[in-house]
Amino acid sequence: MTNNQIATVFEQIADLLEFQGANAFRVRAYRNAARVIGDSTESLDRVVDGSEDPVKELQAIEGIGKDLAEKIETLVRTGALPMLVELQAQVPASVLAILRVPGLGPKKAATLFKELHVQSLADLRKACDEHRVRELKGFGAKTEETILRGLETAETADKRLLWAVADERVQAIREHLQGVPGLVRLEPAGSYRRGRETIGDLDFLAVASDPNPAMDRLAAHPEVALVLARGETKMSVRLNEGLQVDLRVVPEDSFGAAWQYFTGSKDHNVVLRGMAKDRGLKINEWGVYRGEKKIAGATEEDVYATLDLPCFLPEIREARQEFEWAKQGALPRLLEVEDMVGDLHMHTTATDGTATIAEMIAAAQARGLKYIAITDHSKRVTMANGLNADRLVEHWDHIEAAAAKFKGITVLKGVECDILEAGGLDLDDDVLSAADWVVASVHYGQSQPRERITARILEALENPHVDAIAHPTGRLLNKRKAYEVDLEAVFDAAAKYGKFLELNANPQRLDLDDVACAAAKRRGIPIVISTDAHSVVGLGCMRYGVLQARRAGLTKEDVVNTRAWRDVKRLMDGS
Ligand code: DGT
Ligand code: CA
Ligand code: CA
Ligand code: ZN
Repeated sequence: MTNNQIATVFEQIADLLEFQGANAFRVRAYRNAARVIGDSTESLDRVVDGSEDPVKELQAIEGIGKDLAEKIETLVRTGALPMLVELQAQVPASVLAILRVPGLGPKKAATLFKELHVQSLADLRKACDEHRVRELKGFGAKTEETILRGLETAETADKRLLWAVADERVQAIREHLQGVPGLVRLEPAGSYRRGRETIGDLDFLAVASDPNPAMDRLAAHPEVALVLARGETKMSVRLNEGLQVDLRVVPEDSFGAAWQYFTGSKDHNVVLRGMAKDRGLKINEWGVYRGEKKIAGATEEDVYATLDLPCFLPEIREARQEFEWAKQGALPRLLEVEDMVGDLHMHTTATDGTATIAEMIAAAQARGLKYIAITDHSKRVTMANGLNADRLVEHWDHIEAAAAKFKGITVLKGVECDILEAGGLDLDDDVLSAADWVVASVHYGQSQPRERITARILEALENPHVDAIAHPTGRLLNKRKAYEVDLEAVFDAAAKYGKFLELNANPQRLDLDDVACAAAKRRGIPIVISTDAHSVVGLGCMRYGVLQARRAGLTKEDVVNTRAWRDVKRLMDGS
């Protein structure tokens, strides 16, 4: 358990006690403890583990009495605290969300609960909208407005941020901190560095001769809404949109160990710690130790080398297959953006895209692509102005005419054919047979039961004119869950009929996800990574798809559109 996690527990206890109207002294004791623990550079986890009498040792920390020391010990040893569990049982869970609304302390939350029966964020919004909040004693119109603004933050704070959005924040923060006096190095860690599809919070590591200028600069970032905590070498801030950013300044000779530790994943680190223990070594964020002697820490390579391990690329540090691969000396050489030479799913103004055929071709060529498929929607997708057979054939003529004006790029006549709710495809076989490339996908009837929706996709895979299934699970991150498709059955059918499955590179889709892509690879099913671009900018999504593919351990060979188009065709023909 990290100090931060322990501090959070005490902070929650303080909030809940205050909400219940407990003695102010008692509340303050927990809040103080939370602050002291959050600021402490000494890992309490280690104090407890390394001491004969942790309760006594913990009491040496300012503000920690016997009672708190015992609670810390319990927390570290069991990962939970009965007192918190009890308090949480007494207060409705929805009320806890209210406590996290910026500008609304536990006291005010208690008043809202008692006077207006506000029990959830939705209740609170309603009460504000109806101006009932400003009527309360001690609130007023100003407070009501503050709460309304805080609500926006709270409503998004529970969501994890898309990697692509986090990436923008990372670049902005890097730029903002550039040239800070004494700052030698600044690197992102955590799930962002591992390329996870969504990010809980951002973790930065720095090396600096003096931590303060970097912290001052971060605090002054225009998007920073709040400094949550600041210690000697560590600070946490919250951005306006709710994202938390942690910055830790570490000594240069520990940088590698810290970067490794804070990159995670936690599960990966647990395996590492076990391996270190087996060799009589100790590994933590400061370095690798044999007894008292530090034997590595400056670089990640050094750290891994003490365990005879390669420096794993961050994307595969998930305790899935990487240790097995390392043991067998069979680490995959992961796919790279530069390997991608084609893009086989995109839209134009003929349906719901914003760019013309010619604009898409020019933009793809500027990106260095050797071939693209224009795959506009079929007629069932009415909200996208989908094409019927006649319009599609006409569209293909336009594609041919536009493509004739370009040299060095092949433009394929494709279609994204809808898989109908009742089964079957939205276009007849004779139309589909004239296409160079057909992706089939589900847009309607996504809430059908497992058998129905799976059967529809299997039927599409069986159709000899279908080349790939687009966004096979239909999920939209933070918005919509995957439909109930039986992926194993889809894999079986794709393998049987020699079809491809798409990894849709749109950062909100990333569908298939990393785990599913890895499973598809084990079944020998080629993955096609497509941007599904609806604009020229959308073609830039390829890198998000590649990142997800890397997390799945995919190599150039596993991905269809790293090949020349004539080789893709050969693969489609099963030769
Ligand atoms: P997130 O922020 O939820 O997207 O995921 P992460 O992986 O960035 O997690 P975070 O921010 O809580 O911590 C960053 C890394 O620090 C994590 O990947 C591994 C390391 N770490 C944090 N807490 C612990 C811990 O209690 N034990 C171990 N072994 N590692 C930890
Ligand atoms: Ca994180
Ligand atoms: Ca963090
Ligand atoms: Zn599409």
